[in-house]
Amino acid sequence: MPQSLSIAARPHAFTFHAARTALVIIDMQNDFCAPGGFGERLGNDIASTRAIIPAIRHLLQAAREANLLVIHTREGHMPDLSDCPSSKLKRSRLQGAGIGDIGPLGRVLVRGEEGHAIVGELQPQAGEWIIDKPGKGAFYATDLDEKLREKGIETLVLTGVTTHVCVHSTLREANDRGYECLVLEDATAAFDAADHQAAIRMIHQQGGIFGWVGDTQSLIAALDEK
Ligand code: TIU
Repeated sequence: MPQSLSIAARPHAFTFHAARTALVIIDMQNDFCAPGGFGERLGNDIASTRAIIPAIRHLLQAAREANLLVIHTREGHMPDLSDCPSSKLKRSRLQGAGIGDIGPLGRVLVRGEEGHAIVGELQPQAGEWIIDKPGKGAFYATDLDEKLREKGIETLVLTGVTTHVCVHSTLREANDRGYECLVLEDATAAFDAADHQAAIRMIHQQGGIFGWVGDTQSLIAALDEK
């Protein structure tokens, strides 16, 4: 049996096997973390999404040293927008952040554009997975579930942005597929602190209805001891 690790978390201790665990970094891309990206064009202040970059960077380093599988996701659409539902397109345009429109970071939320790229501090390394997703959840219209099962991954550590949108969608999809999930409170962010806090509470209430909430320092300490 692989060594089991345990950290303090809410609603109770979180136990996992490193060999069956993946660190998932959700949508830490310019469109959500850089000036002129989709997030800012939607009317948000990006200070909170930028603020978690150092914590994720620190955790990423620890995960690499502990040989954890690392997965980066990016939200974005094909250049012809054929994978963008008209409902999503319409709402983005009404909000002044039309998907596919030209902005300071290239076409908004389109694959291959500057806005779609992962922030410089968290660049993926060879061997890490990059999951390009058209939806908010990382399981929708991707091969993520199949790849995780092939690799024997049972537990996901979720980080990234935004807590109440793409992190929660991925968390909920993962729950229904049987994965255990730990969400790191200081490595996730919403543009609005109230949204972040509400999203975090929804995870650990009712005895951990969606899983566990922890912090990066505790996880890094556990990985360092491995
Ligand atoms: N708008 C918002 O809060 N989030 C998104 O549109 N996508 C992600 O969360 N990645």
